Amino acid sequence: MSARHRQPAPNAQSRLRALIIALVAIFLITFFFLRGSGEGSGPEGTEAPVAGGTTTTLAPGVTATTVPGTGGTTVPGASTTAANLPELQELRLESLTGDVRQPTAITAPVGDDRLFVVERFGVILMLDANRELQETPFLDLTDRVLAGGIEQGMLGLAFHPDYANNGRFYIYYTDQGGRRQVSEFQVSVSDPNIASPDTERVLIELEQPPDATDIRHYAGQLAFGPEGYLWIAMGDGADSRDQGQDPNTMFGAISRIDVDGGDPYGIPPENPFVDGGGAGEVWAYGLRNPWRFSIDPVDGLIYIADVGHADQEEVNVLPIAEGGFNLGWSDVEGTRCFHVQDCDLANYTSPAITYTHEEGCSVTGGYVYRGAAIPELNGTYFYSDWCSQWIRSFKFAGGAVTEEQDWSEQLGELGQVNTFGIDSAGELYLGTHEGIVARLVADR
Ligand SMILES: [Ca+2]
Repeated sequence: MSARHRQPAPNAQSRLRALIIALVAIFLITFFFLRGSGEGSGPEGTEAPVAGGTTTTLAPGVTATTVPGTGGTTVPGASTTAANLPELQELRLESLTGDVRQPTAITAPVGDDRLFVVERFGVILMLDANRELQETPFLDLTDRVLAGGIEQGMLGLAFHPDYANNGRFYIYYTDQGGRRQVSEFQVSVSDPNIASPDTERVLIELEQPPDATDIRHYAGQLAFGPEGYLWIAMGDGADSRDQGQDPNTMFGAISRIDVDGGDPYGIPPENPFVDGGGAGEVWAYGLRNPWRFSIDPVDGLIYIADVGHADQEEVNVLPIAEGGFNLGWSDVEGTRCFHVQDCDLANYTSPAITYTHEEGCSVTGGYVYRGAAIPELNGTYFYSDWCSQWIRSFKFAGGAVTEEQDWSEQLGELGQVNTFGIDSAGELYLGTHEGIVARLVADR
């Protein structure tokens, strides 16, 4: 029994020894395994565990509490405000391409991350979601477009609000006979990056006004309003004294049609002259060459830039829920009587803002910024002068211009701004006569 008594002691000691050896072995194996694994990750970083069982490599000297990549990013779905972005340092124009021949329009369909750019000579180019210019044009209409002088050509493009489902879009161009055309086209059924000229359906075809003496003042902007109607800008045809003040013609006017409500189109029942007093299409008249208008759907305002003749450039800001405005030309230029001496300015709708030819020569209207990248600019309207090349902005609040600003010092000069544009996210672009398409970006 003594043996039985003695036996347990060595057994317990050997079990303890074995347990210690096993623990040491496990520790050593684990130590060397982890050390080898650490060397395998390379000298640039160490493995740091993160939630979810995955690891991320940190730069040397960076602690796990400051994981790179999270600073300044906005959480998808969260509302973007200036408060959750680093402080805005400076605005900058980021050039995307210099290879566009005289861009006249920049736009995108609703919810579509591509960007479409119109060349005056009759080609629609496309930039992909990464804003890289694609080699194959979306549409080539050069054999139908006459781009004489510097004002004829393909001048407007607007995608139907339901483009994602119906593939319809609208173009304003001067045809080989110098006529103004507003036509509907359709995207290819099989390729979303191509449209065929064969799909053209002409909505409007107008000869130049009989008293026009020059191939100028076509204007040509197209845009859909938030109410779903197509808005059309037409200039007066140059040296045409009668077109601007005549509400019975679409020349020298902003018009509005319903592309879904008739053949070839319908007259919106809300239009101001639907019961007489002017052409059913006309929404506002008294314009010379409304070179670029835009509609801000948030405030329900249309911004119409009108190029002056002798001394004054102007931007008009008007509520789209109203209509029938007489914007003055050619009785009035800007804020002064022009063809009618001692005119009563109270008979005309005054521009929101004017500048004289000491500061420029030809206004290029732009857009109200509503994008997410630069929330500090929310509600700011940008415009330019084709000759002086500056870029300015203002806000329109309570029926008045506020917060006027000149951005020339920050943005520099890329060239003569033919047109501004926005993408489906509301980010702002511009295109220069020299061929650059650039995006407004913020340095933070
Ligand atoms: Ca005017």
